[in-house]
Amino acid sequence: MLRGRGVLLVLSVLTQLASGEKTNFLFLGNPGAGKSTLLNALAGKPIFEAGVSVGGGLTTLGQTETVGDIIFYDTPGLADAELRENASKAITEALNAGGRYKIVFIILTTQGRIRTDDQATMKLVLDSVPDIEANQYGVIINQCNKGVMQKIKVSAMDTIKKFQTILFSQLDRATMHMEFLELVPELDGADNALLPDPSKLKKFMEGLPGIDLKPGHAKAIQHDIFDAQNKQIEALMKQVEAEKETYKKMSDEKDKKLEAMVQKMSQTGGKPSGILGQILGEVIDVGASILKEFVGAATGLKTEL
Ligand SMILES: Nc1nc2c(ncn2[C@@H]2O[C@H](COP(=O)(O)OP(=O)(O)OP(=O)(O)O)[C@@H](O)[C@H]2O)c(=O)[nH]1
Ligand SMILES: [Mg+2]
Repeated sequence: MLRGRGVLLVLSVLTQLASGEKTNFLFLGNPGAGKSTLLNALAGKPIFEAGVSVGGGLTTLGQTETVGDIIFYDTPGLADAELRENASKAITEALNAGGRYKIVFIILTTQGRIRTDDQATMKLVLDSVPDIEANQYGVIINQCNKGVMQKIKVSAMDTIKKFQTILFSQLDRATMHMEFLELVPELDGADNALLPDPSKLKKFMEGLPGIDLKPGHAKAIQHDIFDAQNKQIEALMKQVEAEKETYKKMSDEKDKKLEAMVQKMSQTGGKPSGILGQILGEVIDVGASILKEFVGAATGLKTEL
């Protein structure tokens, strides 16, 4: 008789057969981040309701739509206290369906600073799915203002490192698959509007490696500790702004995480999708050992807030 892992393996194979090698695109993030808008852009038509919502998230339940060989999952955000229980159920259910996934966190910045509720969300979701390894998920920093886009243009590596230091300080698994998407004036306050040029987003999703998850592997998201988690991160961020030493320590820890990832990448021959792929692309083509040296040097840059 099949038990435990054997049952999960059979379920996984059956799910993959049933889905005909489909890929699950799972977008996670807080209300207003632009999840539904970005999913609609990838689908090429408004499959999910997107728009302005006063006082809470617009997407209140998990929803799925299949277009071609992609199953799109839209989920509510954990930051909305009223939706939190629904949101965690929807996310866990989506993760527990099993099969091939591309998982992306959609986050926002406030005047260039990463929001603590986005950090808390990423932490709680990743904590519930130990099977997602470093580099097996993506992050889109969405609706970036002109200031952030300009900084990326003039000092890309330095700016990315600063983002990574804050973003990965709460997470035990970092990722090199990151992309920055600019605020689109046409979408401001719009309902079900399509992103005028989805090419950067599409390229990012194509480059993001898929991962295979077994059905039923995700644990319940600990949504009841969201507020406590958020407060803890807020206190840490205040400390980071006040003390250079705290930032330096976080930056060193992030360097170690990235170093380990680059090493792994050089063994398995992967390539970062998004902005780091653009910057490091040629270097990777020349050889993985050079990539390691390059990132080692880049992460060695000591940046100051
Ligand atoms: N200006 C601007 N507005 C955007 C952008 N992306 C999304 N929006 C707008 O922001 C609002 C919210 O977008 P949604 O896609 O509904 O956000 P969501 O993450 O699905 O939000 P919830 O369903 O509430 O969790 C909509 O009015 C969009 O038109 C962007 O890049 N620029
Ligand atoms: Mg939505």
